[in-house]
Amino acid sequence: MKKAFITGISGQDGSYLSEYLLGLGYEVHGIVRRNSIPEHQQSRLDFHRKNLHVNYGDLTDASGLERLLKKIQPDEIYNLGAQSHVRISYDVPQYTAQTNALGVLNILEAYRNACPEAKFYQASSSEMFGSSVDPDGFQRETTRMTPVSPYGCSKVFGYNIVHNYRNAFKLHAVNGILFNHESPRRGSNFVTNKVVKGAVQIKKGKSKVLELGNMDSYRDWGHSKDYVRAMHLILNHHTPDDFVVATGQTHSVREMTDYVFSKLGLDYKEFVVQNPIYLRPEELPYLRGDSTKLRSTFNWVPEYTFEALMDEMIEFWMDNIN
Ligand code: G4F
Repeated sequence: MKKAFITGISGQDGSYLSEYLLGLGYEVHGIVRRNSIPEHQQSRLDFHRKNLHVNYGDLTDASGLERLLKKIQPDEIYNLGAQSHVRISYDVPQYTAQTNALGVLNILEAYRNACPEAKFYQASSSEMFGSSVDPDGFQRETTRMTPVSPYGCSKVFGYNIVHNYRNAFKLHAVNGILFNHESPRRGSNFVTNKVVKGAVQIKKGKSKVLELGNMDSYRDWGHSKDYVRAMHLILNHHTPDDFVVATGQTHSVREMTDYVFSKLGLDYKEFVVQNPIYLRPEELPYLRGDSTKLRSTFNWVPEYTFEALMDEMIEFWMDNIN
């Protein structure tokens, strides 16, 4: 039985990845941070618990990581833990860097010392591209990285230190460069789930208004379930390498909002207002990923369209808001 170790196991991607790996027959281990409301910590993991082992741990606690990896001796390590909210990275820039940048260094060191034969996956992000777009309107593995947020800058460090450790210490360490990916399990302070939840609350008469920030940025939105399949493929490629994971389609926040409200028979213009607290000091205006390398290497194709993704999220909130 193969063993996987996942940081960020209680997040959206960690929970889908755990389900996927358990389905493949893995023994799955992961860490969660201590929180004063433990009931909230593992709510995304309320599925099949056999072969799922959750410990307390933190990416900023290097010795704890090394102790766990020594004990578990995983075959595969997925570093999905992060301070993952871009706007909030402006509120807590040092914490973001400690977790997303030095945290990667901490877990790489633990991996190198405790189980260097394992394979290591780093959750890198399209936010690293920042304001760079290739002349054909896409971002890909070769696109220059010019990040525009503390979050993006911290992720560039993580991406680069993975390269460095791969080359310097001959480790099987890889980067998946994931564009935005969503699902009903997405935190409701990210824009897709915020819009869907808010629109359903309005539809059900529980709210009258939805406050958003910038509606004119574009994102390439896929489904987390499709993207965790890609993580497993990328990690298990014969040669450690980096791959973009994206749908190749882009929509503005306004188009996405219009789609959701229209599905519910509402006109978003009657309910959505802008609140400057949701604007970012520097915005990333446009993302559209070219995942040709991933598709041609592994025959990966996303199963969800943008519409199927949004429809699943709408259905979830319609069923769960009374
Ligand atoms: O949903 P978002 O907060 O996602 P963002 O900033 O693109 O980051 C996500 O995707 C990255 C991949 O590129 C990940 F690395 C990262 O961890 C995270 O998962 O915002 C999307 C867009 C932005 O342009 C934002 O300004 O929506 C805009 N927006 C407009 N109103 C809003 C809101 N975003 C949020 N969160 N809340 C709003 O009220």
